[in-house]
Amino acid sequence: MTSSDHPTPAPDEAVEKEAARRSRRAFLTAGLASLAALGGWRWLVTRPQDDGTLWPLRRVLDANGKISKEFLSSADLAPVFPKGRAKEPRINGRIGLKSALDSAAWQLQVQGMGPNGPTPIRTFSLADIQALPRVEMTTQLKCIEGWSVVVSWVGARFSDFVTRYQLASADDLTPYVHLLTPDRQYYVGLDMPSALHPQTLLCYEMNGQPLTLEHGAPLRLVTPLKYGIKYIKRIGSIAFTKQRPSDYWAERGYDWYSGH
Ligand SMILES: Nc1nc2c(c(=O)[nH]1)N[C@H]1C(S)=C(S)[C@@H](COP(=O)(O)O)O[C@H]1N2
Ligand SMILES: [Mo]
Repeated sequence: MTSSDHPTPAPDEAVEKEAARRSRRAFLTAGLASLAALGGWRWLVTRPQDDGTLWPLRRVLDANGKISKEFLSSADLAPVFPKGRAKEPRINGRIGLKSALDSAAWQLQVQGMGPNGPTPIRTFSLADIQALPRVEMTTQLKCIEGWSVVVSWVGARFSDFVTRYQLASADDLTPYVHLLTPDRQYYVGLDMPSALHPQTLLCYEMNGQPLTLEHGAPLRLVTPLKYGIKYIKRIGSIAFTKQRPSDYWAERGYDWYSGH
């Protein structure tokens, strides 16, 4: 289209058009995301992987990729930063970290969900997590108290953990995940689409070093579309559930989803 058959809109009109376009795209993006969520979580675990990303998620990402060609900020991915921007976060929140940790004895206990309900508890070592594809990600940690800091993380995608170890049934709908510290004093609930988001990681390194005890060794969650309250440190157990699980800060008045 040339400017001769279509006059250049006045600035206000241009802004409005852009806003309308953005909301259509946001709608499309949200639509794809909820399709992936509703149509399919049971379907995710049965599909082959392509590029290390589950292909139904891949399709959503590809769609977002196309959108991003014209419109850079994708609603579905948290912004990433150069590694050099990473800073040391303060130590914030020690609930569930008060007892001594015997690193050698630590195991992750996982209750999967099968077609006939919860499956027997399985245990995983840190090596089992580290055997999954290693993902590096530099993102902003935002605390609900009003501060934020760019941090560089290394870990495994939660989605790789679920699929590689077949933790939820292909025949059953498993809408939630519950993560708890070994002493069960701190606990976080996640909806499955958030848990399977490609930037939701089970992390074992922070800013180029193994996680320290204060920052959640041996394993913590990082999920940069949500506030820090969801980044549970020192994970002891994980359960896949049909009912919305309890969440420490949601019980104290914060939003259960805590996205930002
Ligand atoms: N086990 C546990 N994990 C936790 C918390 C906590 O009190 N206990 N606090 C959360 C909050 S509110 C934030 S902002 C981040 C801070 O992570 P950091 O201490 O590594 O900076 O950890 C989260 N994970
Ligand atoms: Mo926080």
